[in-house]
Amino acid sequence: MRAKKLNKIDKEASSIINQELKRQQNELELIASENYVSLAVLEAMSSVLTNKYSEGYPEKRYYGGNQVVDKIENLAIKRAKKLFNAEHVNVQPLSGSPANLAVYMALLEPNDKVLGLKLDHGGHLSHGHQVNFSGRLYDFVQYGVNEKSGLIDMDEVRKIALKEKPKMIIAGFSAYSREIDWEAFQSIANEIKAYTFADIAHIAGLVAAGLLKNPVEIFDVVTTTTHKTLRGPRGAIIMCKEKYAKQIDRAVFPGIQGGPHDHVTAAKAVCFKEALSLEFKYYSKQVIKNAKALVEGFKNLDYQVVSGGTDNHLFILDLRNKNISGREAEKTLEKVGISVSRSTIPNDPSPPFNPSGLRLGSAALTTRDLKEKEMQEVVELIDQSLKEKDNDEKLNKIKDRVKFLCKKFPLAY
Ligand code: DSN
Repeated sequence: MRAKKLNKIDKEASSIINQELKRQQNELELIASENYVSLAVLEAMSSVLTNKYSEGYPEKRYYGGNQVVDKIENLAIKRAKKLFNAEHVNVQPLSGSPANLAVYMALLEPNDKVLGLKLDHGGHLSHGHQVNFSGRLYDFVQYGVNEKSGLIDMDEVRKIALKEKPKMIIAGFSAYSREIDWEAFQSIANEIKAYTFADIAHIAGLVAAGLLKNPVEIFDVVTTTTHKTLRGPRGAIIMCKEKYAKQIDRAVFPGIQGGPHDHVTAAKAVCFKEALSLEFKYYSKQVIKNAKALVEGFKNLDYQVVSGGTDNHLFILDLRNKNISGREAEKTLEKVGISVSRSTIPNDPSPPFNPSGLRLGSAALTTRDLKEKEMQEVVELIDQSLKEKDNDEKLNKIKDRVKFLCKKFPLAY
């Protein structure tokens, strides 16, 4: 086939991609794990670097022709080290779960004991749930949050750790809205000589901006995805103390992955540069202000918030006093063009497929430049939608208001 023909736009695929662009332009994104990347990140992801195979690491590849790819990987590493004050960074993990798998492979043997937060208390599947590789390959014991306060009780964590003597303790969560006491986790781990592993996928941008405490300087190993508060491409990185560098690198390749996605590595490098800027610090401050404004707005309308508030970009609404399940709320909001994700609440009486909560985050709306005033409007739009869940005519009117707000605060594309 001639190149000209190859380059012809695939009308069917591009029409679907455009539908998604329109959806993102016209809908409000409150899924706590999502964000909108910059044009520079998009551009790097769609570059010719996707054509290259580069198994191995800079200057130690298993394929020829990697002299340029080495430069981009080294640039991403250099910037990530600066951003998080890390001794060693591996920028190749394809996403969060593979990054976590690499950490387990590097430091544990199958069936070793690990201590992690329960999924329904805000943990993550890859922190030991039995349906996940983590729960199947390793012997997980789990801690939870305090039933009344919704907070992690460090005395309880210590008690379980001293009793169970895990080889690794995990902190850092997918649905926990409070600041994490990394020092306390490290000090418990020191008592039993356990490895410390932080998964900061959700809060990495806020840590990078210096607004939340940085576990990279404290813990043995830290993973993060790059696409949430960090506002980069889909992917992950692993940061560790120099003494674990070889083990971590060998676990990523050849342990788990083949060729890294070099176009994504380039986009990670771009995102790290953006995150090093003053503008990103202002953005991240606003992310937290917006999350707090959402919490206040909901509390004023008699919504229950797990742990009573937030220190980061996300929080969980406990909908049990609102006569609607998390799933029904998610589906209703989808109808008006507001994306959220249903969530378990600690000790949820309902099953995970239809849990009692909703998880909301402010990172994506803040990228659109919405501020506290608009957060109040978003709270009202959500509250009215849930109240009118069976009235399609009213929901359509709310959808128009959502669209109007989106037009006022457009994406960069
Ligand atoms: N699925 C991501 C989240 O929504 O938190 C974590 O993997």
